[in-house]
Amino acid sequence: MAGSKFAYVRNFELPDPLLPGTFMILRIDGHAFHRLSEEHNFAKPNDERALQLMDHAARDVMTEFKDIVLAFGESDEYSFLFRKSSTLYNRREAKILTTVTSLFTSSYVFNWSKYLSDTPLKYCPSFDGRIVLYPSTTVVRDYFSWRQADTHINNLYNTLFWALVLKGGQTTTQAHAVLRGTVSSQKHEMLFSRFGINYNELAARFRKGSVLVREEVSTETEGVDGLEATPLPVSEEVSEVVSSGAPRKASKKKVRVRTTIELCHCDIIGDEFWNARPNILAD
Ligand SMILES: Nc1nc2c(ncn2[C@@H]2O[C@H](COP(=O)(O)OP(=O)(O)OP(=O)(O)O)[C@@H](O)[C@H]2O)c(=O)[nH]1
Ligand SMILES: [Mg+2]
Repeated sequence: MAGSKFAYVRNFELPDPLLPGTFMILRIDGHAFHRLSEEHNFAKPNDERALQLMDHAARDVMTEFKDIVLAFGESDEYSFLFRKSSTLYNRREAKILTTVTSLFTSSYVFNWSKYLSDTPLKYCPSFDGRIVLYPSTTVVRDYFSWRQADTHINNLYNTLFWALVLKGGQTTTQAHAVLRGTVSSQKHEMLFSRFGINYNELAARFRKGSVLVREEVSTETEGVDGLEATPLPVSEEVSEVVSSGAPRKASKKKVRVRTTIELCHCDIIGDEFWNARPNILAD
């Protein structure tokens, strides 16, 4: 069917495919969250409620987009890794980027009051987003190591900075001056000797950031012929249900394999995390 005489303008819309067979990492970052955190009195250096809200929004994104195999969050940012062979929206960059970023943003706003119930949202927060393609598993691992190392560096700095200001009575200018040029071991030492804070005992959430990963959980349930096994909680995705065990007449064992999205605050720089989850970097 012929279009109107105006239809030619479509030709200006150019395709924007992302290279196939590469790892996509989409990172969102809060726009001007320095101001947002001040205006809404976020706790310093870390506001656990605000971080939990970020985790909630990231989980909503992962629930919607099954091709995301891993997410890592710290401060006002979250990175999402898509499986290498993803064909989501035919790998159209703008479609993927805008849909994920807007879902994250709307979830952040939608769920704000669940986490910051005594702090009404004063204005509309927004997030920027980018997609970067990585050619190999080595670079993907280095990417996540980079973000987690950044979490540690920032948290150590901010923990000492705010201890100097809030407990040590220094101005922010003085605190920055004290910290200038210090190395990690000196910061640890200052935190302990001046404020009695053992950095390694701070919450893992603050030191390691948030890791969201899909895990498969198998559960065996006894069923009686003719009766269904007890249903699983509806909040979980049920990916597979198989029967197993000896073919007895009265009772049948069913193994249900569910995929859940697990939150942890674990190390993702070493090999252990990745070796235990080879599916993350598989095709
Ligand atoms: N007090 C407090 N501030 C936080 C927390 N998480 C994030 N922030 C603030 O958010 C900022 C995030 O850093 P950036 O993303 O570099 O800064 P930004 O103001 O968002 O700037 P753009 O991303 O460039 O728009 C931090 O510097 C803090 O000011 C928190 O848990 N507590
Ligand atoms: Mg930001």
